[in-house]
Amino acid sequence: MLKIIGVFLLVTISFLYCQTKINNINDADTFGYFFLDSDTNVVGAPAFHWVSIYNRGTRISGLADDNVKGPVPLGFSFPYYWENINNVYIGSNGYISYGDNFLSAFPFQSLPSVSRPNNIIAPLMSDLDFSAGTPSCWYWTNALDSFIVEFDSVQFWSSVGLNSFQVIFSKRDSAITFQYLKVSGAPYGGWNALNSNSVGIENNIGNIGLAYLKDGLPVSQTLHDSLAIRFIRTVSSSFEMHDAKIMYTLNKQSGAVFVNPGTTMNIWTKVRNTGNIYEDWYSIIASITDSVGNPVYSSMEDIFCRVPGMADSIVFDTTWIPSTTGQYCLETQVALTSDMCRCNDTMQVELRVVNNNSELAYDNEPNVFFSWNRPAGFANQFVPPQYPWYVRGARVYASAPSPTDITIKLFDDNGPDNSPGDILTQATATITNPNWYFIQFSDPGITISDGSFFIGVTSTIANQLSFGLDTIPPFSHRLWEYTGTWNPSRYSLSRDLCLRSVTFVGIQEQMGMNPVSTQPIIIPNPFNKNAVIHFTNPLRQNKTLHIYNTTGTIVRTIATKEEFAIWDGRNDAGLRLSNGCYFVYFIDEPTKSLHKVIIAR
Ligand SMILES: [Ca+2]
Ligand SMILES: [Ca+2]
Ligand SMILES: [Ca+2]
Ligand SMILES: [Ca+2]
Repeated sequence: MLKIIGVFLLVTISFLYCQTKINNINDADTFGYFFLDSDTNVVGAPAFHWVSIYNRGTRISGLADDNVKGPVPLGFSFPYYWENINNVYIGSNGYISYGDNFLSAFPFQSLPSVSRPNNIIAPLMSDLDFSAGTPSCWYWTNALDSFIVEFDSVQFWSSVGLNSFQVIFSKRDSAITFQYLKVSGAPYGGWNALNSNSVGIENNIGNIGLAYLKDGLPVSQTLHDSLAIRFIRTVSSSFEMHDAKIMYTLNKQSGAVFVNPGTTMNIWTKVRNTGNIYEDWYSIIASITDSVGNPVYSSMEDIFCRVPGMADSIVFDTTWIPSTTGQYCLETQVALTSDMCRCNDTMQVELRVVNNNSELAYDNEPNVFFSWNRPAGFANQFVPPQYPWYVRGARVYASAPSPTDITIKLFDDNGPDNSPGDILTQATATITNPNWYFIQFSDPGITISDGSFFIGVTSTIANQLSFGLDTIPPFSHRLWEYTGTWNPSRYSLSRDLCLRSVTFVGIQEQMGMNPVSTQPIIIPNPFNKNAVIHFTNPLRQNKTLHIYNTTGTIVRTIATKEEFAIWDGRNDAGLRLSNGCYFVYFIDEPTKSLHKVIIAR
């Protein structure tokens, strides 16, 4: 839960919506889905018939107030709109989704909505709370044609009452059925509170779907005990959807990247044909602008991502070598002429060109203040431009109505799903008037040698601490929130937190962060099958490379006497490693530098 307090100094949030047809309830959507419920006598209407999988299915662990777990396997492929799905994520707020684990939390979107997440199937998408009472969530499959997810005895946040409901996938008729064994209590603020609940389905783009209930309306469709709702799939042979989208750019989060001046950056993006039409080739455009919008880079490639459902990575031929520190924005764009949903055509990535002794920041001063109406907090994730990286303190923009002590924590990224894990160090500060507060960590020796780190602040008193946020793009997509567990924030697509990592000026020499003498060139990067790692070795000496994963484990060792090494993306046991970021490390290199390499198949 949340609410915003404080003064909006400047709000420039804008939303782009696709051309969306929202159907009247009970009408079929433009694809051909319609619903019937057990309160009607229409032929084909479902009868309530609870299929308990409590203690029979597999329990989903780790669900909390506002988070997402999974994906869990269906055990078969199931037709949903024009795609086949074979796994789903489980949102603790009463929904499941396919292919998109972005958190859905208050305020809850309408169905359909192009807002992420997409592909939502929502029996009761509302502020439910798995941290209260003794709720559980289960899934079960016969590995043939039936799959069930059951939410059992879940409370609404800050409310009494227990809710037990389930989603049933039946491949025999491609129908999805919601069933409600028990509905009690109410969303925070009541069933009619704005954006407090959504029941329905939407497709992979979020531009087609059906709402059964939104904010408790219509009253005639109020959820009640022993209700069943069936979403029935009809297929029209004339239905056409042309859509290409940018899935992500530079990394899976399209997260902000810090880079040193003079570094060669490979620009890449992943594209998917999300429509149902075999397309002709189309172009992908990449452009980088500086902080005042002047273009500093542009490149274009043709792509052959033509088959519906196909995804492809594109590395642009032209690299970018930034020369001047500052904020930049990389935008990648698909240019499919027939595209029917422009909202997913572009992706922006925040680039920050910094020297090695600089602050790491995603904001340009706050223009909005935000506080949680429960003990909760925020963190920023940082991937430094070089290793080792020294963290000496943090700066945070905050305020409090009366002097309030806060604890700022520096976390390793070794928690579940690479969330904030071990606390590396922490320090306290007293917050009063709206201002920047500098907090120096008492342990001066914190060194980040690989991967990422988090700096987080949580408030133990509801409504007490106000955080400064920046709502002017580009956004880092590196914002996390704490609501009992750490999760990528619901706001990460539209806000940046005014919380910066500080490395003191003047200790550059002792850090040994001079550029390496044998800066390798890795081509292609990201790579699919083989990466060729070029480096200088004129005397043909024995060189040993270690490949690390992001948790700091050596996954591959390569020895060579040449000026190159070839890595096939496999570990020392010959097994293919998963997609993601790895680091090349030359053990014979006196400056001991790590170099990023990405597997993107
Ligand atoms: Ca959506
Ligand atoms: Ca919740
Ligand atoms: Ca599109
Ligand atoms: Ca930003």
